[in-house]
Amino acid sequence: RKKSGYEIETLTNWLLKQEQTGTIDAELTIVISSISMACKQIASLVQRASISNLTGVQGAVNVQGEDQKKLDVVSNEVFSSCLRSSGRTGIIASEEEDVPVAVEESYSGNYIVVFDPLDGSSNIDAAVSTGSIFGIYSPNDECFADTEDDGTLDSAQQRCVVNVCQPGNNLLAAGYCMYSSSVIFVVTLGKGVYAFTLDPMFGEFVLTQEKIQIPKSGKIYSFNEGNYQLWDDKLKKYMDDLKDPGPTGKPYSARYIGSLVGDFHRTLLYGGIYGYPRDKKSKNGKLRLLYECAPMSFIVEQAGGKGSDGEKRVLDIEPTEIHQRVPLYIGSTDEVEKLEKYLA
Ligand code: P6P
Repeated sequence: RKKSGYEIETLTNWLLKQEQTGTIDAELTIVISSISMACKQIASLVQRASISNLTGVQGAVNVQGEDQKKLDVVSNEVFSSCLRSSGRTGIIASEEEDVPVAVEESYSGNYIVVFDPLDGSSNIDAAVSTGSIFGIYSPNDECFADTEDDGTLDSAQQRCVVNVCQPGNNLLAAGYCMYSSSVIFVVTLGKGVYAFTLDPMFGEFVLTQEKIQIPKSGKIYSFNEGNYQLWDDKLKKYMDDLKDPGPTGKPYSARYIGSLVGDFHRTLLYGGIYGYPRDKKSKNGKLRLLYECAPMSFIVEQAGGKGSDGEKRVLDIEPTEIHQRVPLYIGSTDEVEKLEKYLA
């Protein structure tokens, strides 16, 4: 059939194609579609934050001990309600929730979705890029989130935590939505990485990049060097050597916006390395394994790169608790391997 020339591929018809080819089933198609719907809503909220008085703090502290921004709370509610109304989500685990929540409205699919609804939200008030990150695990037997009177987790809730605490190797799908000069939805179903750009003209994510491959190397490093004095000596040596102009006369370039999704997306497209090391004040680093490091590591490996905790693959790490933190070094294979050699 001759193409009309006006045929654009939206996320919706791309997902339907993946279903037709058996890459994913109808239930998972619906879950990812509901996530993209949440991201569109959050994009709109973020872009109008100052107009609708949604900047600033909520006045509460989350389980991470961080001041919740108003948009952290709203984004979490948007994500949770889109997943609930999908009817295919069994359990949700959010950076903004103390414990995983079993979804009563689930009637099929029962997928487990882990997410950070608005990562980098401290950047919102200055309109610097932020993002949502998600990972989807295979369904598990129903478990109903409940707690004993004294607030401790009952056995059903413990089962929820066990169901959610799976290694990144089990991920069926992972992705993020970056809220920046463009709103870009990036997803992998285990067969390559695809990027979709939100076309505000008709409110749909349009396919803009297929089978993204991260450059094998790249002379851009993305670390918060403010922590340099808190790092161990091997890491300091690595960082010092990046600054050595060497025979080319050109040292590495530093790029760091303090928002994992923005720093990661640039690394994915341009190459280089993003790192959030352990340090004297945070012995396991700052980033959370379940809904930040594992989904990003799945994506980067699908693009031919590496995600490491400095010694081993992030995807091999078996989580023991929902909000577990791990050091993260992620990006071009040559750059991550170089870092690992320094830390060995
Ligand atoms: P720091 C945002 O709070 C975040 O979780 C990531 O998005 C970001 O890369 C990192 O923390 C920034 O942390 O300590 O450099 O401000």
